Amino acid sequence: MSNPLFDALLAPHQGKESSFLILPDGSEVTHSAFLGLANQMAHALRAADVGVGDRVAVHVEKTAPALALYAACITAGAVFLPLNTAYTPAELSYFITDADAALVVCDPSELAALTPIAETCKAAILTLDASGQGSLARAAAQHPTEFTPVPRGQNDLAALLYTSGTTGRSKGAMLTHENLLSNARALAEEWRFTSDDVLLHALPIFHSHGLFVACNVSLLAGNAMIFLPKFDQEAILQLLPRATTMMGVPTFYTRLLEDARFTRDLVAHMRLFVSGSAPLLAETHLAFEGRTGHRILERYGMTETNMNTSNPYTGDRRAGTVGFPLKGVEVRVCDPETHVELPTGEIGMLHVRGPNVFCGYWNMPEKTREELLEDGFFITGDLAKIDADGYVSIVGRGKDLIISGGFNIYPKEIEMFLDAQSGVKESAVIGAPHPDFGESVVAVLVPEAEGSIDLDAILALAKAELAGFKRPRHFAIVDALPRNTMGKVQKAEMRKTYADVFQA
Ligand code: MLC
Ligand code: AMP
Repeated sequence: MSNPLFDALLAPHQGKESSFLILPDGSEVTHSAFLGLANQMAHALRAADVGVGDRVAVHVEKTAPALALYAACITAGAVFLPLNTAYTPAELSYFITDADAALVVCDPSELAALTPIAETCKAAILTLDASGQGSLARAAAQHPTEFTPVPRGQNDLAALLYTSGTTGRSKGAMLTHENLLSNARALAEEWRFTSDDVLLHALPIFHSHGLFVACNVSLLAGNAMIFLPKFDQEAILQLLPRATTMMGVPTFYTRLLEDARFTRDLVAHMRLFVSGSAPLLAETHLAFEGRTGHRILERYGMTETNMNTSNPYTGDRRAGTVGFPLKGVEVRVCDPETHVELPTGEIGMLHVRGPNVFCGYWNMPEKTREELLEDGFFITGDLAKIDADGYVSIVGRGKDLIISGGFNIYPKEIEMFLDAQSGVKESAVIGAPHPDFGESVVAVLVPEAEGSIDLDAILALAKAELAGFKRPRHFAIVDALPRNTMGKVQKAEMRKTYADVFQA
């Protein structure tokens, strides 16, 4: 038996001495050295009693060893569970215990806070810091650079990625070898990745965009990546001349456009710019083309499905659309209530089916049944239309979700936090247009009849408990929330009321 992801993404790097990771300090990691490091880490996982199918929860900065840890999980047959570096211990506690992790890998500075959480599920705990050092790195260094990959099947789990739930509880999307590999193949082919490419990688590697879209495609194609720890405008402007391709969320492109040094000459040699994770405004697409002569290629995906659609590599990349279904992927637009397919051009709920679609939510069979239909189609929660030429456009969301700089924020989670604060009778959280993040969080609070609201105290507690990107950036205190006759909060109306709060 083989190990599909190892065979396609990792085995080909054996003995390849060209650069795989180009790091900001000027150092480079070859393909073969990366594979050797991943193999050493696979031994370290085994030594830490991580068995086949066990979850490895990873809360570390983006480094070459952090990516090697992902590769090690594939090789050792473990399930990689990456966690947003912005999460607080209070947030991490849920993911680690819900996934019943066998190993937690964290920054040394978090060891004290996370050890008791790891103990609740009898997980081992190892460290990896922002320079790639720590107890995991030390343990790995003791082991040989060869490891016999653990056999795995197409339907075996490779990763567990949590996506927040509209009801507040995060859901772990179970992704198989086939889900990840089929998508990497479809994307590498559609976007013409070859070993000659150099991808400028400034995305985080704890979400599907930076990890699966960017890294899996690169591992499959065998190209190099300029591997930046995070989005850094100066470094990007300096390193673009060495790259052939770049992937980003829309904020990357709006920030670059604001910089006069981002010129047509600087990127004349580039082959491809890809955008996704949030809507790219048509005006950004057009401004980018006006400045650089490049048409950004916009694609659409989500954690549960990997990538679903892409504008064409050759052919018309249409602003405001997310292009066509990828090879092997089917999409349909349906009535949100009856699931009956709607005629071409009508707006409805987008459903997706294909080898890219996850196999269910971890320990949540009912949620899985609600969203993954018997005929194999997954209900994305996105409202879309498909035009007569087959281009898909995402026109809105059926789910109550804010996307800020490419990070998802579920209002329900913030509302639950706010409702629990003293002096707050109730709250409603919405997204409002934001010039940098696309959308940002507005919290509308109703005080208790007798009480008063201490915003400073709420913000201080939010800082301790909620990841920074989730924190409201605008607060309003009102006597009552707008409701319809059924008593439902009118969020559409609120979005109009607060539409301008972040506009300069
Ligand atoms: C950081 N901050 C944010 C934020 N990112 N606030 C709102 N929205 C965001 N996205 C806040 C921090 O909490 C901090 O606040 C302050 O900004 C500075 O932090 P920073 O880390 O220096 O921020 P910055 O470098 O400016 O980060 C912005 C960003 C980053 C856009 C570069 O958020 C980013 O890399 N986003 C990419 C997200 C992504 O990869 N999404 C893919 C999901 S997968 P304070 O108050 O502490 O100062 C998916 C599927 C698909 O959706 O289709 O791809
Ligand atoms: P996540 O749950 O983090 O995987 O986020 C997935 C969501 O991001 C999708 O359901 C969409 O709402 C949104 N999304 C991703 N790509 C695009 C895009 N190109 N245009 C509009 N929305 C997008």
